[in-house]
Amino acid sequence: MALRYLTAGESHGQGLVGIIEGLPANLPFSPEYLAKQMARRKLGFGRGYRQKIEDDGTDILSGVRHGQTIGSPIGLVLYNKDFRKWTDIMSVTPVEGEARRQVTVPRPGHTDLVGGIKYQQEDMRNILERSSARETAMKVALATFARKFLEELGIHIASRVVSIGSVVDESELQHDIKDLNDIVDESPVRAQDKKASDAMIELIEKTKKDKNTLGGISEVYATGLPIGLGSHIQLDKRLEGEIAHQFMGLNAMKGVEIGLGFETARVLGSEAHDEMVVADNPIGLKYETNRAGGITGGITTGQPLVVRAAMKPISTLMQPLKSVDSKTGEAAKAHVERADVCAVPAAAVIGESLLALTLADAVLQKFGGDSMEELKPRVDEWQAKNGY
Ligand code: EPS
Repeated sequence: MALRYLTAGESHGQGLVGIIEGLPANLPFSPEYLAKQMARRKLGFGRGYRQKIEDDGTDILSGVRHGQTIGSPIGLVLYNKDFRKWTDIMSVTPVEGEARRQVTVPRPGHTDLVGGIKYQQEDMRNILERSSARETAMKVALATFARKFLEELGIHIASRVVSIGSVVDESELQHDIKDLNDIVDESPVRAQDKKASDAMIELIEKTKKDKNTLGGISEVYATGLPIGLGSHIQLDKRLEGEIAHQFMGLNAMKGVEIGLGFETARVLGSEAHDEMVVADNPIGLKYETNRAGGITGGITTGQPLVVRAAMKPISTLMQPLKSVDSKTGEAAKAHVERADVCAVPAAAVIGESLLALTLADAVLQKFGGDSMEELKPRVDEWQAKNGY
């Protein structure tokens, strides 16, 4: 691993902190660029009141000077605006009274029960606070450095929502990846097709009224990749595995596909693989299709990377599901607190961030270098010899 990072912070605690280390020096970076990505994660029809409270303003504490990275660890902090209402409940020192009230009825589908047992916590708040997707705000902040790094090398990442609940956006991808985000960010659900976007919004509204929740599928793309990121030689070097690991590690994710994904298993070999034809380029050939989704044998093919991620419906329902109170042992309705109805549009942006982190690491592993001046010519030279 050439790039490493860590986050800390509880959803209603003071804030989130993060460190990312391994990016080269002299990468141009501005607070405005960071703020733009942070704002994109907050978008999305179906989010709860919390998004109105937070501005997700993130401070860069270290690693950047005079508009460029300096090679040292990049440290970030994001203070939760909502914390002022949670100072007692989230107090570091013991408190008395109402703030001691415990969460003891686990939500089906949530970490509450298993986390509570694993960490021997009577109060499941000690689990749900960290299990919350609030953490993804810091992940996106850290990944914004990886995104910028990739952009400097001509690698672009974007995403769109392809389904929410039963509503599917069947449209083929119509835009260049460089332009896609600016276009789909205009849709409140980040869908490309206007009709599908309207139907998704309608479904979210109805589901909210019904006190229920929704999941969905997002598609994340990367273009401009060199051939040869990742490797076939060992499990932890296979890029599909690293991508799946990142995506499956995101809150509420239940499935990841690359390229044709599960469909590959249903079609014939002649419909599953990408035929090659002679071409006038440095490697003398090109693929006719991209069913593999940009990776074969753990290694990038230089074609666009296409990743789809399936998110389950949010597990906090305003019409709570059946559960058992761990304190009394009696049947009870699951814990309810403020939550989103649907967070798939945000998950798409977070997916971009996860892909950026994975690809930046793969680029650093292959090309290395302590400064952009050292690394970039290596990438350019490789591309001139091995590109399309
Ligand atoms: C979340 C519940 C909601 C979401 C939160 C994730 O927060 P709250 O409990 O404060 O209403 O808004 O997501 C964020 C705060 C965020 O920034 O994405 C959960 O339980 O996962």
